[in-house]
Amino acid sequence: MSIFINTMAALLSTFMVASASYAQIIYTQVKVDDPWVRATVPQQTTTGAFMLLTAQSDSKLVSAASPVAEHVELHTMTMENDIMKMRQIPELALAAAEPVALKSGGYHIMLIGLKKQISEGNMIPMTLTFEDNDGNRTHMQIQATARSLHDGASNNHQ
Ligand SMILES: [Cu+2]
Repeated sequence: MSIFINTMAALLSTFMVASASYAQIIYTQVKVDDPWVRATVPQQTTTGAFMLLTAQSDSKLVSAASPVAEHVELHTMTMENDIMKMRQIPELALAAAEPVALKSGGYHIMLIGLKKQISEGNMIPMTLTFEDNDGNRTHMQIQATARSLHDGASNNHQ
């Protein structure tokens, strides 16, 4: 009986260690909903990627990358004198449990120097890098679906 109890205690402590490290992984996790990329016409060299990000704890999106683009930037769009202008931002803050929408006319991920045309239905691999308040970085692989040029409001980056 005591051997059984010891085994149970050992199993239990193993389980607790395991769940503690699992909790740490969860701690830095960000939920990514509905990632998509706007399809392009031939010769188009840039496009936007959009999604809904919900962080488990206060963190930020610090960078993104994709094999389909030479480089990738985080952008925001603002209205200046009735003209939508976009500019690069160094990072995008994600408050715990508050969904942040990357969407047409707002925050977005900009794919620059496209290596080929992106057609509707293509799956575009992307890596998102998040950083939590302690400076821990997490890389997340996602697949964004390419949707029609006409999905949502116009978002011209030329
Ligand atoms: Cu942009």
